[in-house]
Amino acid sequence: MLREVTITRAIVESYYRDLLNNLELDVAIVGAGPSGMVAAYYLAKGGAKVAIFEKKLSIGGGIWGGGMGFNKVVVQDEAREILDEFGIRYEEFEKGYYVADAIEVATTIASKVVKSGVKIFNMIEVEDLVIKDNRVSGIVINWTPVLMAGLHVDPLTIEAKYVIDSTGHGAQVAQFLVKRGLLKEIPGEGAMWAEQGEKLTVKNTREVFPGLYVTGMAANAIAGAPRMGPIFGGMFLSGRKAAQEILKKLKS
Ligand code: 48H
Ligand code: FE2
Repeated sequence: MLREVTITRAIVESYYRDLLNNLELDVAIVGAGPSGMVAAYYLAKGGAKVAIFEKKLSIGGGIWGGGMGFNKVVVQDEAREILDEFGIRYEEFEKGYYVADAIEVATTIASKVVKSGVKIFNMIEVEDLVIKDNRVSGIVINWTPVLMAGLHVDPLTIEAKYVIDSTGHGAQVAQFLVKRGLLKEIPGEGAMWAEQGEKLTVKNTREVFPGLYVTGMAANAIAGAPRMGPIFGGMFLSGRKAAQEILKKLKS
């Protein structure tokens, strides 16, 4: 006999165990787009305790739509090894241009991330930061529907040694620092220039404030660097670079 209340208890107990288990993290990643998920994968692989907080119901950020809804993503030579690392299939379109199915990219990365031990909390929005002694030391979270409805419900807090802003074009987490005068105004990304945009995404991946790293489009938005359109190698390489740098710092 199936009991509704047992189904309910299974969900509630299991979810709250996960939540309690992720209150204190090495790294809290905000945004489950390509750069955030790749960062999470390499961090977990390196032994860090990491969780991702995603405001939408679905993970994947901008991966699903490829270019203008043509659900294919292009990756260049420099990032091909990351497709291989995840076991994502691709075809060589022309020398140096690899094309993969966007749905395979999103689902395969997400699956690997979750199986590497990372909990992805979806439908949870990061609405602020914990800042102590001039260092980001956690995130402030709330249910997305609460924020969408404009309900006056106070948030909860997750403690983290490092936070990564992987929120894409809006650089939502860095904006919390701008609001407090702790970071200068964010210009947003520049006009399309794929070659430069891709290079600079990786270059701009860095610790922008003690305890806060930025990846992907957020990194370029902060630097005012060009957008690159539906090529994703820079996003993957950015996530991996942030993970490598943070792992080094966690060990020292
Ligand atoms: C929780 C949040 C919050 C919040 C946002 O946009 P994304 O896919 O981010 P990236 O940087 O990994 O990838 C960018 C890529 O998708 C892209 O847009 C490219 C390559 N554009 C080029 C161009 O020319 O336009 O994912 C960000 C994720 C999303 O899932 C958001 O819902 C989520 O972050 N998010 N989650 N709390 N406050 N804000
Ligand atoms: Fe975009």
